[in-house]
Amino acid sequence: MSGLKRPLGLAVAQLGPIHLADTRAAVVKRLIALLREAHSRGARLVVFPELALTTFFPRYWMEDDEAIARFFELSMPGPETQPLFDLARELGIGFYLGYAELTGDGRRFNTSVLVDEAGGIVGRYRKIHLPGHADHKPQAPFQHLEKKYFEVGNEGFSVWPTMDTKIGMCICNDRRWPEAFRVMGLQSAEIVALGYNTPSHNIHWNEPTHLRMFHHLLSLQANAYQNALWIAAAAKCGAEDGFHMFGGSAIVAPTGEIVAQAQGEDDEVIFVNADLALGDSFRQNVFNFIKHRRPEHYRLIVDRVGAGEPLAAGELAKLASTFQQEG
Ligand code: ING
Repeated sequence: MSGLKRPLGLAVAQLGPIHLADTRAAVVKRLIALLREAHSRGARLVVFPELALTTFFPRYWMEDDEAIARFFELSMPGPETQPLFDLARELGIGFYLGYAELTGDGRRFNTSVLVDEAGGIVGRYRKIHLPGHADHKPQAPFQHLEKKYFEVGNEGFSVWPTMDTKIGMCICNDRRWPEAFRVMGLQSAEIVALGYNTPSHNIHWNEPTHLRMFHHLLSLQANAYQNALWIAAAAKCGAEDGFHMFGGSAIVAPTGEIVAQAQGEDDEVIFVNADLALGDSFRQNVFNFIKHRRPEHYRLIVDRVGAGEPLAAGELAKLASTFQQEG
Protein backbone atom coordinates (compact mmCIF):
# COMPACT_ATOMS: atom_id res chain seq x y z
CA MET A 1 0.00 0.00 0.00
CA SER A 2 1.56 3.36 -1.01
CA GLY A 3 2.20 6.00 1.63
CA LEU A 4 -0.59 8.15 0.20
CA LYS A 5 -3.47 8.49 2.67
CA ARG A 6 -6.21 9.79 0.34
CA PRO A 7 -4.93 9.35 -3.24
CA LEU A 8 -6.84 10.73 -6.22
CA GLY A 9 -5.48 10.37 -9.75
CA LEU A 10 -5.41 13.95 -11.07
CA ALA A 11 -4.59 14.74 -14.71
CA VAL A 12 -4.33 17.89 -16.80
CA ALA A 13 -4.88 17.55 -20.54
CA GLN A 14 -3.14 20.42 -22.28
CA LEU A 15 -4.28 21.27 -25.80
CA GLY A 16 -2.04 22.56 -28.54
CA PRO A 17 -3.42 25.13 -30.98
CA ILE A 18 -6.95 25.02 -32.37
CA HIS A 19 -7.11 26.93 -35.65
CA LEU A 20 -10.12 28.71 -37.13
CA ALA A 21 -10.36 25.94 -39.74
CA ASP A 22 -10.45 23.12 -37.16
CA THR A 23 -13.85 21.49 -36.72
CA ARG A 24 -15.35 20.63 -33.34
CA ALA A 25 -15.35 16.98 -34.41
CA ALA A 26 -11.59 17.10 -34.97
CA VAL A 27 -11.09 18.78 -31.60
CA VAL A 28 -13.29 16.26 -29.80
CA LYS A 29 -11.17 13.48 -31.31
CA ARG A 30 -8.12 15.08 -29.69
CA LEU A 31 -9.97 15.43 -26.37
CA ILE A 32 -10.93 11.76 -26.54
CA ALA A 33 -7.33 10.70 -27.16
CA LEU A 34 -6.22 12.81 -24.17
CA LEU A 35 -9.02 11.36 -22.01
CA ARG A 36 -7.91 7.84 -22.88
CA GLU A 37 -4.30 8.63 -22.03
CA ALA A 38 -5.28 10.27 -18.74
CA HIS A 39 -7.32 7.17 -17.88
CA SER A 40 -4.42 4.89 -18.77
CA ARG A 41 -2.25 6.89 -16.36
CA GLY A 42 -4.74 6.23 -13.53
CA ALA A 43 -6.63 9.54 -13.55
CA ARG A 44 -10.02 9.85 -11.88
CA LEU A 45 -10.36 13.50 -12.91
CA VAL A 46 -8.92 15.19 -16.00
CA VAL A 47 -8.89 18.94 -16.58
CA PHE A 48 -9.23 20.35 -20.11
CA PRO A 49 -8.55 24.01 -21.01
CA GLU A 50 -10.74 27.11 -21.20
CA LEU A 51 -12.68 27.42 -24.50
CA ALA A 52 -11.44 23.93 -25.37
CA LEU A 53 -13.67 23.42 -28.42
CA THR A 54 -12.62 26.35 -30.60
CA THR A 55 -9.81 28.73 -31.29
CA PHE A 56 -9.46 31.63 -28.83
CA PHE A 57 -11.94 33.75 -30.82
CA PRO A 58 -11.90 36.81 -28.48
CA ARG A 59 -8.69 37.73 -30.34
CA TYR A 60 -10.88 38.70 -33.33
CA TRP A 61 -13.15 41.75 -33.74
CA MET A 62 -16.52 40.49 -35.02
CA GLU A 63 -19.74 42.46 -35.33
CA ASP A 64 -21.95 39.90 -37.04
CA ASP A 65 -23.92 37.87 -34.47
CA GLU A 66 -23.96 34.87 -36.79
CA ALA A 67 -20.17 34.89 -37.04
CA ILE A 68 -19.88 35.17 -33.25
CA ALA A 69 -22.51 32.48 -32.58
CA ARG A 70 -20.51 29.83 -34.46
CA PHE A 71 -18.04 29.73 -31.54
CA PHE A 72 -20.73 29.03 -28.94
CA GLU A 73 -22.37 25.79 -27.73
CA LEU A 74 -26.18 25.74 -27.62
CA SER A 75 -26.16 22.75 -25.27
CA MET A 76 -23.67 20.75 -23.21
CA PRO A 77 -23.28 18.00 -24.09
CA GLY A 78 -24.23 18.72 -27.68
CA PRO A 79 -24.13 16.34 -30.65
CA GLU A 80 -20.39 16.89 -31.18
CA THR A 81 -19.37 16.65 -27.52
CA GLN A 82 -21.63 13.70 -26.62
CA PRO A 83 -18.90 11.15 -27.58
CA LEU A 84 -16.61 12.67 -24.94
CA PHE A 85 -19.28 12.30 -22.25
CA ASP A 86 -20.05 8.75 -23.38
CA LEU A 87 -16.40 7.71 -23.19
CA ALA A 88 -15.98 9.33 -19.77
CA ARG A 89 -18.91 7.31 -18.47
CA GLU A 90 -17.56 4.12 -20.09
CA LEU A 91 -14.11 4.64 -18.55
CA GLY A 92 -15.47 5.96 -15.24
CA ILE A 93 -13.46 9.19 -15.34
CA GLY A 94 -14.62 12.72 -14.48
CA PHE A 95 -13.54 15.86 -16.30
CA TYR A 96 -13.55 19.69 -16.42
CA LEU A 97 -14.31 21.22 -19.81
CA GLY A 98 -14.22 24.89 -20.78
CA TYR A 99 -16.43 26.21 -23.60
CA ALA A 100 -18.40 29.24 -24.80
CA GLU A 101 -21.99 28.93 -23.56
CA LEU A 102 -25.02 30.42 -25.34
CA THR A 103 -28.04 30.12 -23.06
CA GLY A 104 -31.61 29.50 -24.25
CA ASP A 105 -32.40 33.18 -23.66
CA GLY A 106 -29.42 34.35 -25.71
CA ARG A 107 -26.93 35.16 -22.96
CA ARG A 108 -23.24 34.39 -23.54
CA PHE A 109 -20.78 33.16 -20.90
CA ASN A 110 -17.22 31.80 -20.79
CA THR A 111 -18.15 28.59 -19.01
CA SER A 112 -16.77 25.36 -17.60
CA VAL A 113 -18.57 22.21 -16.49
CA LEU A 114 -17.53 19.56 -13.98
CA VAL A 115 -18.57 16.08 -15.10
CA ASP A 116 -18.49 13.12 -12.71
CA GLU A 117 -17.44 9.51 -13.35
CA ALA A 118 -20.96 8.61 -14.46
CA GLY A 119 -20.74 11.24 -17.22
CA GLY A 120 -23.19 13.57 -15.49
CA ILE A 121 -22.71 17.34 -15.14
CA VAL A 122 -22.38 18.04 -11.40
CA GLY A 123 -21.36 21.68 -11.65
CA ARG A 124 -21.15 24.70 -13.91
CA TYR A 125 -19.02 27.83 -13.54
CA ARG A 126 -19.31 31.04 -15.57
CA LYS A 127 -16.14 33.13 -15.71
CA ILE A 128 -16.28 36.14 -13.39
CA HIS A 129 -12.99 37.97 -13.98
CA LEU A 130 -13.21 38.91 -17.68
CA PRO A 131 -9.94 40.53 -18.79
CA GLY A 132 -9.30 42.65 -21.84
CA HIS A 133 -11.70 45.17 -23.40
CA ALA A 134 -15.00 45.54 -25.27
CA ASP A 135 -13.96 48.20 -27.81
CA HIS A 136 -12.18 47.60 -31.11
CA LYS A 137 -8.44 48.29 -30.93
CA PRO A 138 -7.46 48.28 -34.64
CA GLN A 139 -3.86 49.31 -33.82
CA ALA A 140 -3.31 46.26 -31.61
CA PRO A 141 -1.76 43.11 -33.16
CA PHE A 142 -4.80 41.18 -31.88
CA GLN A 143 -7.84 41.88 -29.71
CA HIS A 144 -8.79 40.50 -26.29
CA LEU A 145 -12.59 40.93 -26.42
CA GLU A 146 -13.85 38.81 -23.53
CA LYS A 147 -15.70 41.85 -22.18
CA LYS A 148 -17.50 42.12 -25.51
CA TYR A 149 -18.39 38.49 -26.15
CA PHE A 150 -19.18 37.33 -22.60
CA GLU A 151 -21.24 38.52 -19.64
CA VAL A 152 -19.70 38.40 -16.17
CA GLY A 153 -20.55 35.04 -14.62
CA ASN A 154 -23.72 35.13 -12.53
CA GLU A 155 -23.34 31.97 -10.43
CA GLY A 156 -20.37 32.74 -8.18
CA PHE A 157 -17.43 30.54 -7.21
CA SER A 158 -19.08 27.26 -6.16
CA VAL A 159 -17.60 24.04 -4.77
CA TRP A 160 -19.15 20.63 -5.50
CA PRO A 161 -18.89 17.49 -3.33
CA THR A 162 -17.98 14.73 -5.82
CA MET A 163 -15.42 11.91 -6.24
CA ASP A 164 -15.02 11.64 -2.44
CA THR A 165 -13.71 15.23 -2.28
CA LYS A 166 -14.82 18.82 -2.87
CA ILE A 167 -13.94 20.41 -6.20
CA GLY A 168 -14.12 24.08 -7.21
CA MET A 169 -13.71 25.62 -10.64
CA CYS A 170 -12.49 28.87 -12.11
CA ILE A 171 -11.22 30.06 -15.50
CA CYS A 172 -8.01 31.68 -16.67
CA ASN A 173 -7.85 35.28 -15.45
CA ASP A 174 -9.62 34.20 -12.24
CA ARG A 175 -6.32 32.57 -11.19
CA ARG A 176 -4.83 36.06 -10.69
CA TRP A 177 -7.45 37.08 -8.10
CA PRO A 178 -6.96 35.61 -4.59
CA GLU A 179 -10.58 36.38 -3.67
CA ALA A 180 -11.74 33.64 -6.05
CA PHE A 181 -9.72 30.95 -4.27
CA ARG A 182 -10.54 32.19 -0.77
CA VAL A 183 -14.27 31.94 -1.53
CA MET A 184 -13.71 28.34 -2.65
CA GLY A 185 -11.40 27.66 0.29
CA LEU A 186 -14.15 28.90 2.64
CA GLN A 187 -16.37 26.19 1.11
CA SER A 188 -13.74 23.57 2.01
CA ALA A 189 -12.54 22.92 -1.55
CA GLU A 190 -9.65 20.47 -1.78
CA ILE A 191 -9.11 20.75 -5.55
CA VAL A 192 -9.59 23.68 -7.90
CA ALA A 193 -9.66 22.92 -11.63
CA LEU A 194 -9.06 25.67 -14.15
CA GLY A 195 -8.37 26.07 -17.85
CA TYR A 196 -6.66 29.02 -19.51
CA ASN A 197 -5.77 30.58 -22.87
CA THR A 198 -3.05 33.16 -22.25
CA PRO A 199 -1.46 35.13 -25.08
CA SER A 200 2.35 35.27 -24.85
CA HIS A 201 2.31 38.91 -25.91
CA ASN A 202 0.72 41.70 -23.90
CA ILE A 203 -1.15 44.14 -26.16
CA HIS A 204 -1.50 46.71 -23.40
CA TRP A 205 2.15 47.46 -22.60
CA ASN A 206 5.62 46.22 -23.39
CA GLU A 207 5.73 43.55 -20.71
CA PRO A 208 8.86 41.36 -20.66
CA THR A 209 7.80 37.94 -21.99
CA HIS A 210 9.36 35.91 -19.19
CA LEU A 211 6.97 37.56 -16.71
CA ARG A 212 3.96 35.91 -18.38
CA MET A 213 4.98 32.43 -17.26
CA PHE A 214 6.31 33.68 -13.93
CA HIS A 215 3.01 35.38 -13.01
CA HIS A 216 1.00 32.37 -14.18
CA LEU A 217 2.92 29.95 -11.94
CA LEU A 218 3.18 32.45 -9.08
CA SER A 219 -0.62 32.82 -9.08
CA LEU A 220 -1.19 29.05 -9.03
CA GLN A 221 1.40 28.41 -6.32
CA ALA A 222 0.30 31.25 -4.04
CA ASN A 223 -3.40 30.40 -4.26
CA ALA A 224 -2.73 26.68 -3.76
CA TYR A 225 -0.62 27.25 -0.65
CA GLN A 226 -2.80 29.98 0.89
CA ASN A 227 -5.94 27.86 0.63
CA ALA A 228 -4.38 24.40 1.07
CA LEU A 229 -5.57 23.40 -2.41
CA TRP A 230 -4.51 21.10 -5.18
CA ILE A 231 -4.72 23.26 -8.33
CA ALA A 232 -4.85 21.63 -11.78
CA ALA A 233 -4.41 24.17 -14.57
CA ALA A 234 -4.78 23.27 -18.27
CA ALA A 235 -3.52 25.47 -21.10
CA LYS A 236 -4.65 25.68 -24.66
CA CYS A 237 -1.41 26.94 -26.22
CA GLY A 238 0.92 27.19 -29.18
CA ALA A 239 0.34 29.36 -32.23
CA GLU A 240 -3.34 29.45 -33.26
CA ASP A 241 -3.33 30.82 -36.80
CA GLY A 242 -0.07 32.50 -35.86
CA PHE A 243 -1.20 33.97 -32.55
CA HIS A 244 0.93 32.46 -29.79
CA MET A 245 -0.34 31.47 -26.34
CA PHE A 246 1.95 29.98 -23.72
CA GLY A 247 1.75 26.52 -22.17
CA GLY A 248 2.93 25.83 -18.66
CA SER A 249 0.04 23.53 -17.73
CA ALA A 250 0.71 22.50 -14.16
CA ILE A 251 -0.48 20.60 -11.12
CA VAL A 252 0.33 22.41 -7.88
CA ALA A 253 0.14 20.78 -4.42
CA PRO A 254 -1.22 22.42 -1.23
CA THR A 255 2.43 22.96 -0.30
CA GLY A 256 2.60 25.44 -3.18
CA GLU A 257 5.04 23.18 -5.03
CA ILE A 258 4.66 22.46 -8.72
CA VAL A 259 4.48 18.65 -8.85
CA ALA A 260 3.90 18.29 -12.61
CA GLN A 261 4.32 20.66 -15.53
CA ALA A 262 3.84 20.29 -19.29
CA GLN A 263 7.01 19.95 -21.36
CA GLY A 264 5.77 21.41 -24.64
CA GLU A 265 3.04 23.45 -26.28
CA ASP A 266 0.98 20.71 -27.90
CA ASP A 267 -1.53 18.07 -26.78
CA GLU A 268 -0.03 16.56 -23.63
CA VAL A 269 -1.22 14.82 -20.47
CA ILE A 270 0.43 15.45 -17.12
CA PHE A 271 -0.55 13.31 -14.13
CA VAL A 272 -0.10 13.16 -10.37
CA ASN A 273 -1.43 10.61 -7.90
CA ALA A 274 -2.46 13.43 -5.58
CA ASP A 275 -2.70 12.76 -1.85
CA LEU A 276 -5.67 14.90 -0.79
CA ALA A 277 -4.52 14.46 2.82
CA LEU A 278 -1.55 16.74 2.02
CA GLY A 279 -3.83 19.73 2.51
CA ASP A 280 -4.98 18.63 5.97
CA SER A 281 -1.87 19.75 7.88
CA PHE A 282 -1.98 23.19 6.23
CA ARG A 283 -5.70 23.53 6.92
CA GLN A 284 -5.17 22.51 10.54
CA ASN A 285 -1.96 24.32 11.39
CA VAL A 286 -1.38 27.26 9.04
CA PHE A 287 -4.52 28.26 7.15
CA ASN A 288 -6.88 27.26 9.89
CA PHE A 289 -9.49 29.77 8.83
CA ILE A 290 -11.78 29.52 11.86
CA LYS A 291 -8.85 29.92 14.26
CA HIS A 292 -6.91 32.69 12.57
CA ARG A 293 -8.99 34.69 10.09
CA ARG A 294 -10.37 38.05 11.28
CA PRO A 295 -12.94 39.07 8.64
CA GLU A 296 -14.09 42.06 10.69
CA HIS A 297 -10.85 43.68 9.51
CA TYR A 298 -11.30 42.70 5.86
CA ARG A 299 -14.32 44.92 5.17
CA LEU A 300 -12.65 46.97 2.42
CA ILE A 301 -12.15 43.81 0.39
CA VAL A 302 -15.91 43.53 -0.06
CA ASP A 303 -17.01 47.15 0.35
CA ARG A 304 -14.64 48.65 -2.24
CA VAL A 305 -14.24 47.78 -5.95
CA GLY A 306 -11.30 50.04 -6.84
CA ALA A 307 -8.53 51.46 -4.67
CA GLY A 308 -9.67 54.67 -2.93
CA GLU A 309 -8.33 57.12 -0.37
CA PRO A 310 -6.89 55.88 2.94
CA LEU A 311 -9.55 55.79 5.65
CA ALA A 312 -9.41 58.38 8.44
CA ALA A 313 -8.17 57.23 11.82
CA GLY A 314 -10.76 55.14 13.58
CA GLU A 315 -12.78 54.49 10.41
CA LEU A 316 -11.44 50.94 10.05
CA ALA A 317 -12.07 50.22 13.72
CA LYS A 318 -15.64 51.50 13.29
CA LEU A 319 -16.14 49.22 10.25
CA ALA A 320 -14.80 46.30 12.28
CA SER A 321 -17.16 47.03 15.16
CA THR A 322 -20.20 46.90 12.85
CA PHE A 323 -19.21 43.56 11.30
CA GLN A 324 -21.91 40.87 11.63
CA GLN A 325 -20.21 37.46 11.51
CA GLU A 326 -22.32 34.78 9.85
CA GLY A 327 -23.05 31.67 11.97
N1 ING B 1 -6.25 35.35 -20.65
C1 ING B 1 -5.24 36.04 -19.95
C2 ING B 1 -5.05 35.57 -18.52
O1 ING B 1 -5.52 36.15 -17.56
C3 ING B 1 -4.31 38.20 -19.24
C4 ING B 1 -5.37 37.53 -20.05
C5 ING B 1 -2.96 37.81 -19.35
C6 ING B 1 -4.66 39.20 -18.39
C7 ING B 1 -2.00 38.44 -18.57
C8 ING B 1 -3.72 39.85 -17.59
C9 ING B 1 -2.36 39.46 -17.69
O2 ING B 1 -4.32 34.60 -18.41
C10 ING B 1 -7.52 35.03 -20.31
N2 ING B 1 -8.22 34.32 -21.21
O3 ING B 1 -8.02 35.37 -19.25
